[in-house]
Amino acid sequence: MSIVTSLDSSIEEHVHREVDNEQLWVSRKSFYETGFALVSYLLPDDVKAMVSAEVNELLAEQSIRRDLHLAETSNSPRYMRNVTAADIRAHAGATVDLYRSPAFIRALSNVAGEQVLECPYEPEHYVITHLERPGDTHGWHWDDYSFGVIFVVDCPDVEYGGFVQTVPNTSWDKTNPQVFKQLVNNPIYSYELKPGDIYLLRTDTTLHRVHPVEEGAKRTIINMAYAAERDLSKEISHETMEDLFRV
Ligand SMILES: O=C(O)CCC(=O)C(=O)O
Ligand SMILES: [Fe+2]
Repeated sequence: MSIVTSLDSSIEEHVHREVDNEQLWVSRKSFYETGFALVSYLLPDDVKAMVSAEVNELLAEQSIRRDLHLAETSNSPRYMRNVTAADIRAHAGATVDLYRSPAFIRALSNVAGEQVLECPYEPEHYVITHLERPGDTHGWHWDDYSFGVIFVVDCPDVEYGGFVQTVPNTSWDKTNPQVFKQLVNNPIYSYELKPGDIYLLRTDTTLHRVHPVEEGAKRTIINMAYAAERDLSKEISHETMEDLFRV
């Protein structure tokens, strides 16, 4: 058994419970105003190290290269390497424990200002995305559920791309997404990230992308998707996730 799995049972105890009020307030305000909040302080370094080790192990062993454009998001590109939720779940390591950790979910709900819930659709619970070639990008898109929690395992210096861009308060019409119109009609925010960062994103109403990476740059993240109460009563289809993993 690897060190990563043997430490899994301690994830719940390791999630920070006492969050500084000032920090929480800054995150909440940012999330409310822009749909983006940096919440790197929610997990201690030992949990981040466990998750990073698992992500890198899965990437080396079970990742799939994707190079496609998705019609539901105005043909924006996905040039990337992925590990699916099914493969992450089968590994039964730190990520699975973190995703369902009540302490983590409570902390996220505190920032979101509403109850954060496990996503009802298992293939969207988590996905690993690795950008490895010049021009690799997770192109403009929205996600199916309300919340994304992105842990940055590896990220280049901002001069090499790989930063996140967002357009808050936008909505996804899957049959007529009009991504370019949303870009020209709204302000675009850009965020520099570093390894170890975690951000919470309101992924259903924030158009977002990862800027293409330059030659020599590598970027690795794990995205954990969560639902809000309102999502549970909506008819949600999952085309982009299904297209992405269609073999
Ligand atoms: O890589 C990122 O920072 C964003 C990931 C993302 O948007 C997604 O997985 O849906
Ligand atoms: Fe996303």
